[in-house]
Amino acid sequence: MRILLTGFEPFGGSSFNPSSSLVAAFAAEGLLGSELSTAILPVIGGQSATSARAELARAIERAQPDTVVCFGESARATHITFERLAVNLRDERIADNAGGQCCDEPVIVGAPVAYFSTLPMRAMRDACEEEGVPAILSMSAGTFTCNEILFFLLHGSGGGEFASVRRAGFVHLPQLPEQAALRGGPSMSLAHLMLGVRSSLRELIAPLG
Ligand code: PCA
Repeated sequence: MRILLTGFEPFGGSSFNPSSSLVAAFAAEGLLGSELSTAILPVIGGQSATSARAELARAIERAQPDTVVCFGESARATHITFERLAVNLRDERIADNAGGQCCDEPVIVGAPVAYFSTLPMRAMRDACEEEGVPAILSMSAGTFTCNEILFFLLHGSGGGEFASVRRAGFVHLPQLPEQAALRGGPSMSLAHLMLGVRSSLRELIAPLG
């Protein structure tokens, strides 16, 4: 089984993003039972060659994964948050890392209103909780770059341009304690994030042997 994990670069004035720290840690330790590849996406919306979409498309082209799990940060999250849905809307509260900011635009013109994640989110959430790491299912990945990349991924994996991809989804992570120390809010250590996510990823590998 080939699995691609992606994280995002820091954004919004922070010098960290828990998702890039987590993905770098998995790149170093590997994932038993899978051929693992990783990518770090820029927090840049739209379709330019430097956008998150373009970088994800290149990573999928290189790795030909059957499963893609993307990770991002939610500074308000108190739990590891398994996103069930992506919506066809970009409506951004802050500018992205290229200074762009969208209001009321579709991710993909003419595409459906929303897509459900195709990962076993409930089983992944349960596996995380069994390790004692707080985890929840969520019905909204927001309307910024994380939702955009999940929508783009699910659109392309449903028999579209990402032919190899059979299952895909997105997980939002709470900020790291280093970030909370500077700006307040809830946080979770990288060790806890790794513990929870490692057990949830095992759910993806086990059924396929
Ligand atoms: N979180 C943002 C974009 C990048 C990230 O890590 C979001 O929730 O859309």
